Amino acid sequence: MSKATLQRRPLVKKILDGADGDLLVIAGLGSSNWDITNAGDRPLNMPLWGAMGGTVPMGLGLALAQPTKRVLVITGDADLMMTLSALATVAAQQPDNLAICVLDNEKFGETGNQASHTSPRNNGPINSGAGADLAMIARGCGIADTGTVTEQADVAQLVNDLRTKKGPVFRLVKVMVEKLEFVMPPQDGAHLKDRFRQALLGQA
Ligand SMILES: Cc1ncc(C[n+]2csc(CCOP(=O)(O)OP(=O)(O)O)c2C)c(N)n1
Repeated sequence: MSKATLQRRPLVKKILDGADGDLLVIAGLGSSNWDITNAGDRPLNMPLWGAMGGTVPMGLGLALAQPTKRVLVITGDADLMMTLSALATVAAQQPDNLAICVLDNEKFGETGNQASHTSPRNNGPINSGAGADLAMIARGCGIADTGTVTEQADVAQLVNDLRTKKGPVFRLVKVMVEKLEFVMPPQDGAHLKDRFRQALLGQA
């Protein structure tokens, strides 16, 4: 049984508090999509609606293309698990403006809370995880600044690190499983892309 006690919604609200035109946010499909929208929908939020595994590659590309902006990826453990290799590319590129925050509920939350790979191994054939430690994996890929947050007392430092610390920064945050209301961003991907580009680059 997970010992996670952190609640994702107030946490994400704190992370995004006062977000301005210098903060570009990419969120994974699933719960982190609703979390960033709950904190306040904004054109410089890019919530992915279906591209599972796309957040870190997209955040890396954006960070390299926009070196004067802070890029923050907020996503779930299963989204990251789809493209773990991207962490090694982040380490190879060393973007100093990229922060990655993984909200690890140890579940495929969006599809019904099946145990994900980060769930403890219970040796049963059904609904067993692997006990995968994504912070350790990020470190093993070559990202030096990694950490795991489980306590409320560490949240202020977490927010500071994600918003301002020299990247690449990787933080794994253990969050509890909760039944939360959907707070939906716009659902049209082309619209989301266009408004993001416009807010970032102005009218072409
Ligand atoms: C390629 C692909 N496989 C499976 C899905 C179905 N799917 C949607 S959300 C999700 C789980 C997401 O889990 P996680 O990233 O950990 O986010 P959580 O909602 O648990 O925070 C899955 C399996 C999908 N959208 N795309």
